[in-house]
Amino acid sequence: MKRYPAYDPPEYVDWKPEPDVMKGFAATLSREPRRAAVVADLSAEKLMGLYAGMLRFRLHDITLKRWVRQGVISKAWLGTGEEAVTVGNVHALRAADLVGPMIRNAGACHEMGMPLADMFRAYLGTADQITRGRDIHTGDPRRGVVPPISFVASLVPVMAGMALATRLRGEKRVALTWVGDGASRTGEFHEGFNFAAVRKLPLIVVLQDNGIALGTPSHTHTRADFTHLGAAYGAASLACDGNNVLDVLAATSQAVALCREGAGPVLLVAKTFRMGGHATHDEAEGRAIVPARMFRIWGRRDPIGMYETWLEQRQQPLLVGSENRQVLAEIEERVIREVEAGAQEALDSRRDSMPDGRSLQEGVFASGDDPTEPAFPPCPVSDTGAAAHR
Ligand SMILES: Cc1ncc(C[n+]2csc(CCOP(=O)(O)OP(=O)(O)O)c2C)c(N)n1
Ligand SMILES: [Mg+2]
Repeated sequence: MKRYPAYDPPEYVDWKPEPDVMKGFAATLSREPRRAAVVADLSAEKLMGLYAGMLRFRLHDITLKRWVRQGVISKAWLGTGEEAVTVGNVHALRAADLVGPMIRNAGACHEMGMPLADMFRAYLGTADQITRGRDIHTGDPRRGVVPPISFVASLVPVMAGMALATRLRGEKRVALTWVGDGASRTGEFHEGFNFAAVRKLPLIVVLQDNGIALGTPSHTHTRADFTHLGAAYGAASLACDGNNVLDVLAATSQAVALCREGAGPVLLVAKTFRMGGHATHDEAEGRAIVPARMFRIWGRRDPIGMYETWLEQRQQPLLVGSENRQVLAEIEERVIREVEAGAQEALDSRRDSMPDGRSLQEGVFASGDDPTEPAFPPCPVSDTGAAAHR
């Protein structure tokens, strides 16, 4: 794949597959017979879809990073280096299943079928997308994507509720959401996951352990071994290599099977690494907090580079009569064009469809009928005086 020196983490700029890294990648895939069988059964189409999905996610992030540099937006939250988690999870689901991504799982939106243009529009705050310019946290319930809730882990009880609702309707759908290592230390995670466990709901919570929560390294916020955390709730626990998209997909397929047969919920731990800052504004701090050695180690394990190499080295052709390398290059060209077109569409909306300020009070609970009226009465006393009841 092409690399982008101005935007890629430095470890990725001259990325080359290293034999020991690729040996580890292959060893993971043969470790568990059931997962190996899932991987062996994947069609060429599915394998190519995973590659396109991870590229789409990386290029979505690179576009946002470029916009930050150009002053189009002020900051962006990226999933760089963590693409395999989200993409491997979503590709194990059926179209009718439900996801609740956090902002680091933006790739879940496009892999569930949301147009990239709408994802970019949310960042630009345009009126012609689902949040109508009010929030960068975007989704599309018609496509099974519940938009992120900014408060980390709040989606766990929400998605447990969605899983319960689908069961009450007699549907066989699975709900999947993500928590970071930090988010897994909150009350909402505990309450939501415990509820799901007690009700045996078809819910998968992916614990995306990238070793850090904002500027707090995980060893300073937990002593738990996440791998067995599900057992504390009487639920199934699975773990996978979060930088190996095939292992993530195979483990998620196992989790989905458990949920569909009524043995949910499942806590799926995916170990990965944040290849930058919490967002674009604190990359330097992100690198100052985490030892440089960790960036070197994880930098060798670029999830897209490793998967691309695995596909190139694979004996079976992806398309009869073509070299795998050539097929992948064509997929990349197609995804580049797709992302560029989506970004341009969103910029056109920014020119033509910014929200009218008066729309702020439409469609919210606390507004009056007249959008020019304030949503709540003005302050009855001078704003420097004491409140009326004191
Ligand atoms: C309940 C709550 N507390 C604090 C924050 C501020 N905040 C946003 S992201 C974040 C760190 C999350 O870390 P983690 O869950 O590990 O996810 P990661 O960012 O590493 O993907 C914090 C503390 C928040 N959004 N919600
Ligand atoms: Mg984290």
